[in-house]
Amino acid sequence: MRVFLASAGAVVMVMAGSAAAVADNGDGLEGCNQYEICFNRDADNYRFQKHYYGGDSDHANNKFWDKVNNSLTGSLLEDNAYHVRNRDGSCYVRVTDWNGLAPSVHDDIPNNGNWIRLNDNVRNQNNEHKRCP
Ligand SMILES: [Ca+2]
Ligand SMILES: [Ca+2]
Ligand SMILES: [Ca+2]
Repeated sequence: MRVFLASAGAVVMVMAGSAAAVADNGDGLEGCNQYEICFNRDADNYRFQKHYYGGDSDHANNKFWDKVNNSLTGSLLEDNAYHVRNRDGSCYVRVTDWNGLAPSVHDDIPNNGNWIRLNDNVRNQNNEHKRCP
């Protein structure tokens, strides 16, 4: 019976993993690792981050991970990112602010693996990002 329960638990974990892959959490680890595109929320620390392997056409349904408490926060990525670190390894990443009725504006993050402060016009105004745009 104990074995059966363990198996059932394993099945549930696999399904949760699939859902996470759809949401795109990069490698699922707290480190901003190779091939990931990482967003950081605050100017003065790197506690709250959101990681991807690819682009995301809408940041409104994504929340920051708290690296200190090891938990998902209620803090939305949309309009709320200060730094981006591009470890994609292949190309630059374009972060865009849709900017209401005005034309959208963007900031291109180089493929150098460094934490980059977003430009004034996109900082804390991010709506989406593309890799290799
Ligand atoms: Ca990661
Ligand atoms: Ca999204
Ligand atoms: Ca915006």
